[in-house]
Parts: sequence; structure tokens; C-alpha cells
Amino acid sequence: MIEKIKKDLLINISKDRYLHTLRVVDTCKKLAINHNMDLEKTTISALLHDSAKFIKKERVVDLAKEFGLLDKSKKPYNTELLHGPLAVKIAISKYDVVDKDILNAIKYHTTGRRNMSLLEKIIFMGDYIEPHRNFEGIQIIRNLAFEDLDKSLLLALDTNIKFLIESKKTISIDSIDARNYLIEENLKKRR
Ligand code: DGI
Ligand code: FE
Ligand code: FE
Repeated sequence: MIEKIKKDLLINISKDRYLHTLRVVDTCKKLAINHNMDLEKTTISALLHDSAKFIKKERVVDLAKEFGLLDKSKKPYNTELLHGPLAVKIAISKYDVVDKDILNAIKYHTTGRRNMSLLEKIIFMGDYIEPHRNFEGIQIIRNLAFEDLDKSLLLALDTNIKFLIESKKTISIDSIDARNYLIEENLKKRR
């Protein structure tokens, strides 16, 4: 299955996106070893996370509508945020993926959500810290991802949210939920 996905990706997504995907696989595997996560599940999730990125912007909303992916409460629809949910459809229809954890890791890789599983956190962070990502503070987050996954996730979410605010972009409720959840859980642990 892994080789088949790679072959298909080479045809479907751009070369740059393909190389990004391989770096994410590699980074996620390192995180998985570090945090004791199943390597096959990790590889499949990472390989498929951006598999819907070949779909043209104008088609994304139509396709998402077709698949019933548009949640009215999440309006206005942001096409950037639909490639995860669409990749889930590819995983199910093309590769018969049934593992809920893999599907959720793909679905929430851009936004995160509350109460993320270990696999979800690894895919989110692997995508975030892959070697070609380059912005201020990345090295701190990179190191933290191996030492304290939750702390790195919180820092990554904070950085994303700040960036979205500065760019005057919308912020998904799932990202806010993910951040609030981590802070609440952290407070509970300290009590
Ligand atoms: O698909 P990648 O480029 O590898 O990375 P990604 O899936 O994390 O997508 C990043 C893009 O998504 C980037 O352009 C910022 C955007 N993004 C992430 N979270 C949010 C968001 N955009 C909006 N509007 N709201 C969000 O909460
Ligand atoms: Fe993505
Ligand atoms: Fe990605």
C-alpha cells in the first residue's frame, strides 16, 4: 500500500508537494519512534495528508459539497482548510483506509482539534517542523516536539494563530479548540 500511494502521489501532486510529503513522512517517523507510535499508521497518515492538494481551488468547494463536508457552522468556507477532509475521502475510496485514527490525523492535520490523539499530534507537528519549514522560532518548536509534544503543539498553534491574525485571515474554530484544550489540560495537571 505504501509503495502504491507513493506512485500515485508522484502522478497526482506537484513534485514540490511530493518532496514535502516525503519530508513529512520522515519527520513523523522520527517523532513516532520518539513517542512510541505505530510506524505503519504514521507513514500512511503522513503520505496521504496532502494527497488532495492537486484539486483546483475552484473545484474544492464543489467537491466538498458533493461529499457533504461543508459544515454550515464553519462558514465562511476556507479552501485551505478543506484539503484535509478531502484527503480523507481519497484515503477511504482509493486505499480502503478504515482506521479512524489515521483518518482523523489526515482530516485535522491543518487545524488540529480538541483532545487530539498521539497520531494526530505527530502528523500535525511533522508537517509543521519538516526540514524545509523556516520561520522565526522554528528551532525551538523542532526540539520541543521531541521533548514535550504537547508543549510544542501549543507553541505551534499559538504561532499559527498569531500569524493568521497578522495576516487578517480567519481562524478555524478547531484551532482555537485545540489550543484551549491543551491549556485547560495543562492547568488540570498542575492542580
Ligand atoms: O498543506 P501544507 O501547506 O503542508 O500545510 P497546512 O495543511 O498546515 O496548511 C497551511 C495553510 O493553511 C496555510 O496557508 C495557513 C492555513 N491555515 C492553517 N490554519 C488555518 C489556516 N488558514 C485559516 N484561514 N485558518 C486557520 O485556522
Ligand atoms: Fe496540508
Ligand atoms: Fe503538508
